[in-house]
Amino acid sequence: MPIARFNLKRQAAFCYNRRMDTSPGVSPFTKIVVLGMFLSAAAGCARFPEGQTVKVVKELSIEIVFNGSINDDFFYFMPIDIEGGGTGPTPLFPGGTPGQPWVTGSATHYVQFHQGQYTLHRILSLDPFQFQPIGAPISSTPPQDGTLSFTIDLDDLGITADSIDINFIAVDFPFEQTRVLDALGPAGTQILNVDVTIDRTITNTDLGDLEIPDDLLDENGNREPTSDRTRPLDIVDWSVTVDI
Ligand SMILES: [Ca+2]
Ligand SMILES: [Ca+2]
Repeated sequence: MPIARFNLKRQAAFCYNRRMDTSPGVSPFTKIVVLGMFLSAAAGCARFPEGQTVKVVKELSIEIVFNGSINDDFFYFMPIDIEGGGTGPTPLFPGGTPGQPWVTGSATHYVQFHQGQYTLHRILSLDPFQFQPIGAPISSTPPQDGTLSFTIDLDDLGITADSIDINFIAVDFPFEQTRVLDALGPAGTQILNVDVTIDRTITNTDLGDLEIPDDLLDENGNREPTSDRTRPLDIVDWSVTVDI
């Protein structure tokens, strides 16, 4: 049977709040919570008119704008935790320790853009860092004017929870002792908690310009002045759209 897509549109409500994590040794941590009023009812396959079998696609579309043209040699990660509401993905600051990966906290999957390709990965272990390629976004756009844009099917991640946690981490050398990176918020530790049971678009502006220009960080989490080389790592705008 041919595969087609359809979307179930719902009305949605939206709010967010923030909480501070005061754990010792952890940078101030803010979580953005996106809440909805209506639960999803559809998943898997359903019967379409004339008995046609159709695949229900739960789309998560992300657009990220950087402060310079994308550098194919850098690494652009969009880590996701499919069990939203936990620690969420945050950048790892190796502090001079060699061989450390680029993400810590909690993360189960990530989309990567590198050398002109978007790929989708499952994280098998954060420590030691082990991952497995599982495919690619269902659609994507080549970088244009410093913008990355792609759509994934949430069902490809095996999502069962009502929300997911997301961060964006752009880093020049993700496994080197020294590195320059940017992630959401001034310390890279602000995480989007996105309700995946409702249709909604969330933008940087909606959240009070959560991400700003010229807030690059080094391997110790200290502010790194923006240069022409590192400008393509500096996140300046983003949007996340859930379409189920
Ligand atoms: Ca930032
Ligand atoms: Ca930035």
